[in-house]
Amino acid sequence: MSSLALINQFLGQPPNASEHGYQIDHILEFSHWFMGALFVGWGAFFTYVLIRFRRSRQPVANHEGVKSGISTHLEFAVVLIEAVLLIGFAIPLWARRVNEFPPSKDAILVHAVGQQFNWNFHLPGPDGQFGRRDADLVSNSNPLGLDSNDPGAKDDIVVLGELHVPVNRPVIVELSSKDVIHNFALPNMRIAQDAIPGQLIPMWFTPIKTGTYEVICGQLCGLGHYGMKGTLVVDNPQEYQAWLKERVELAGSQSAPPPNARPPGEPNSGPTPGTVPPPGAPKVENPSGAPTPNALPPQAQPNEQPPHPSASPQL
Ligand SMILES: [Cu+2]
Repeated sequence: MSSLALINQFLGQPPNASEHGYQIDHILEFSHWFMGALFVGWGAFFTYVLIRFRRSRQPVANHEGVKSGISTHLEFAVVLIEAVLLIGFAIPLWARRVNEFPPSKDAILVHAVGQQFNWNFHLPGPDGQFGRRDADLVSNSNPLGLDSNDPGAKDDIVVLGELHVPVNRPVIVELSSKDVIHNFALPNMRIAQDAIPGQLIPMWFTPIKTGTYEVICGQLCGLGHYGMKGTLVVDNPQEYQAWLKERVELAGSQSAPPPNARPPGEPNSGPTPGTVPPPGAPKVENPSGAPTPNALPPQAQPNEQPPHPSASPQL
């Protein structure tokens, strides 16, 4: 990293971990230095004017004003540089992000669904098919309304808060929301996209560094917005396969209720949705051994009406 790039770090930009991120960083870097130069330039000019035209030296107003054309040239130069930044760099980069999606056969395809105040992830499972989701089927035990009568839904994986992806493979995330507008923001991947109810909006990125990163909500979406965090874990391919296998097995084992199902009316003893610890925080094992909210099978939901015939046992 050149010393010029330290300005991003100084301003709190987390380290980049995506393939295209360096291009964003270059634009940010340049914009920050350019704005810094403008700030110093205009600040110096303002100070000069305050002193040069102070009342004791200039008791009578000069109504002719500035005759030199320097300020016009300076203004023009600033506009030109900003136009080059916008038309030459920012718009083409944005166009590539929205027009040049990787072929879906090479990419990991995931659905992310925002809700107040957490992120649900829906993966297609070994068959590669996303099961049908229906808003009418949404319940505490079936947060995405997965239709268990749909053959495509049998092996689907639904996880709350933590998404795993393999390194060096493009990831396409299709975003939607169950309630209000959220924003799926991955600061380390230099990408963010609004999640809007009733729409399926795709975005993509290619992680190039393994590690644990933050997923945050980038839109003020309600009182609990500050806690709407998730985790993106970039694994090496073996770790990713192991995680997938574990999730598939977990989905299969969920047809039997766990021995410690919560009694009716009891608050959730698992982690509060959306309060995933920040990256690097020490891992706290679930002390009570109670299932996490997403791992709860439908039968374990105490305060529900008789289970919907299609409530998915293989979430
Ligand atoms: Cu939100």
